[in-house]
Amino acid sequence: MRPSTFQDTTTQKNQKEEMKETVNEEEVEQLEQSLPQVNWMGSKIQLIRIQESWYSFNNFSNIHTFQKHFVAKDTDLFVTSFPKTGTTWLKSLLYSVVNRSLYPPNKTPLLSHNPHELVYDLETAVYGGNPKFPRPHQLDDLPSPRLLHSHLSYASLPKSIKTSAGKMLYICRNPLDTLVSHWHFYPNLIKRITGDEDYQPPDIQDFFEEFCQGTIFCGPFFEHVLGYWKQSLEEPNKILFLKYEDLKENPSFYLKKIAEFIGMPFSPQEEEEGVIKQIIDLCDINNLKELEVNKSGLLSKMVENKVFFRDGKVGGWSRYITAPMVDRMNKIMEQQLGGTGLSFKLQPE
Ligand code: PAP
Repeated sequence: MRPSTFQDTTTQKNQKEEMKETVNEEEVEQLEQSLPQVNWMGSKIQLIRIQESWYSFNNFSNIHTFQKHFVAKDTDLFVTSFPKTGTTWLKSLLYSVVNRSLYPPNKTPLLSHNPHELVYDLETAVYGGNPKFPRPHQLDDLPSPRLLHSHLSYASLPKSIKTSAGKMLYICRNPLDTLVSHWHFYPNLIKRITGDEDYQPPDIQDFFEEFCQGTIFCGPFFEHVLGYWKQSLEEPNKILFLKYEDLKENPSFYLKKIAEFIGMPFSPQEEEEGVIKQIIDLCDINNLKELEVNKSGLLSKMVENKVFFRDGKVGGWSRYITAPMVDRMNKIMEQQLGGTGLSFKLQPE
């Protein structure tokens, strides 16, 4: 039976020793020095450019190890996403679909665990050595299907994920809601990582510029989205490309699509019994954010569970973004997405 969450028994000291075995520190240091870097949201932390995307310097060695050593299984299910586009939501939906026969809605581990504790982030949590998560060598022992996540761009993913038969679900969101969500989330994290109480995050106008330049965590946004979009067109059975806005508009249609895509379609009996609605209601932001675990728990020393559930609206950007910024974003979208078949509507709330 799938365990409700990962139970760790090793000490932190042992964990560090285990990580050292897989990381060639000299190689990592040399690479670090050779790659371009920029300041992350005006902080002391650097973003480092790997395969055309900007990642946090603090994660560099984890990403490198993940890319080099991760071995995918054909039964794996991966949630992939640009940060702040609906990852937490998709994790909770996928977890519920996969485990629906194990747990009735009033017994699901989602009631006592943040979704990020149930679908493991690979480059930060697993390869970052967070003690709440399995370490790399323990991934092999997880029950099948393993539910895993990455924020890396398609180009940065380990080859093994691309060549295995493991399926990927990618979620994206319109750029303005994504950028506003980033702007709210990352300054707190940066403050906690650096301990710099005097840190002044950029205002929304300056952050908008950084977003457009692409020099943000996991940026550039459009490259990330297009990487998965193009691949999903080539391999529609391997990558299911989802939009946050579509899920909001028609959650039951997309939940059924997810279940079919991963080979676990809802039976007519389940549909009749209202299983789809139960999952949608369980994973509704207003339900998840009121659970004790998400009101008070910590995902790591750096992140509180509650910060993953802020507003959860489509078009909430209209409270922060000015008309000239909208015009500029529309022009950028024309340039970046024209002819690709992908588009985002920028409709105010
Ligand atoms: P992550 O990349 O750090 O994991 P992610 O979950 O992708 O974050 O994005 C967080 C956004 O999803 C937040 O959006 P907001 O800042 O515009 O409010 C968050 O509120 C929203 N979100 C979280 N859970 C849900 C949910 N169950 N349904 C809809 N939106 C959600």
